[in-house]
Amino acid sequence: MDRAGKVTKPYEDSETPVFSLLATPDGVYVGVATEGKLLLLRPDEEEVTVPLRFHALVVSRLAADAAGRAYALANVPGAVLMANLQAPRKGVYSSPVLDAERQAAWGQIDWLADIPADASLEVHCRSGNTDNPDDGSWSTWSRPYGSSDRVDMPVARYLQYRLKVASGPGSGSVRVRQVSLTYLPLNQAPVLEFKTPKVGEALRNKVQLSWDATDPDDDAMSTDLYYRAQNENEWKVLATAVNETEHTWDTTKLSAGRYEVKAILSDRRSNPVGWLEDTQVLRHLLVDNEAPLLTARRAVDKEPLGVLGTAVDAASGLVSVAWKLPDDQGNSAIWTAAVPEQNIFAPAMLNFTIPAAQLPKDATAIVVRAIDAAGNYTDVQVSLSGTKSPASEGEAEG
Ligand SMILES: [Ca+2]
Ligand SMILES: [Ca+2]
Repeated sequence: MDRAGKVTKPYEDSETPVFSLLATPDGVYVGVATEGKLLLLRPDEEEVTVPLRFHALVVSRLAADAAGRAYALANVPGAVLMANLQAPRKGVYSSPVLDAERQAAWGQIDWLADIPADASLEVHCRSGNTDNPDDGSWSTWSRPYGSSDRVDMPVARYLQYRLKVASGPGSGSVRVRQVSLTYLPLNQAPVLEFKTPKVGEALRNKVQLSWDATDPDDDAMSTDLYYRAQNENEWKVLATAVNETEHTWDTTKLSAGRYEVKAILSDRRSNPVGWLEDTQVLRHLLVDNEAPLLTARRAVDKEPLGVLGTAVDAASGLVSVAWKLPDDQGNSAIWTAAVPEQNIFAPAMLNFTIPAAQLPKDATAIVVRAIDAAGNYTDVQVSLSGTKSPASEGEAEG
């Protein structure tokens, strides 16, 4: 109550009874039950401070001596304790673990504090990459920092600060009103890994490019794609800002040969400043949209009679020559391998025979197919009736 009779309520706690009061020049000390709390109320301040704490005790009496020092009496079964309220006071406050959500360079620490004469405040920091600062992996506590000091902590995701306060006899309490820290989250580079096609693969038509894109920060990413013939210096743009992890590469207009595809994965969608990239080049891609050249004829001058032929594919090479009966002569789905003269994978030229013993006796024609490594093929129909059948033009599939 002030001199004008106005009543204010500086403290209220409906669950904790007040056991004792003591008015001093410092303020009014309040002894409460159940937690052994001792509060100090100052008329000009809203905060309730706790200069001393007796755990599990009841502060039942408060008294001041002739020198103006205040004493607290606390009861426990079979014991009486007494404390000098004006003894030097120390305290430590540890902040919650602060989470920058990713690796961060910690910058500057600032605080606002009331530090009476004869009192002190020390601020320390420590950093680590787990959310438990006591698991042994964190840095040790730093040197004491001043306000606006640069925090020279190791780069880390988490940080904790600690306030050590001390006040001398008779001095007021240290009050820390605000602590702020600046930090710069560190960007980490994304990683690209091609899935398809494989290095050295022979390709035709529309090629599915696909890749895995990962970012340690879970950033949004996009990919720029380029290609060039292996003997060229300049990259050509295939596609830019692809947000998916696949893209169709139309090779149909490219001349046959070896190509390279370059992918540049960037996390700039999430990091307009300081984005990072990963560049990967897929080499030795063999583009071939040309069907093999194929000639085949009935061997009239050899016994036993069969079929002879030659297949040529300079770009990706031949992987198979086979024959079957034409569609109108049954068994149309079954292909039988011709006998190659040499047994080399994907040669540019292949001579082959189809022995007469393999041919059905009543067959009047067969279809011969040559397939290259990219999957292009050419069909030629060979007549087995009559004495001679010139090679017919092939049907190319591209
Ligand atoms: Ca990133
Ligand atoms: Ca070819």
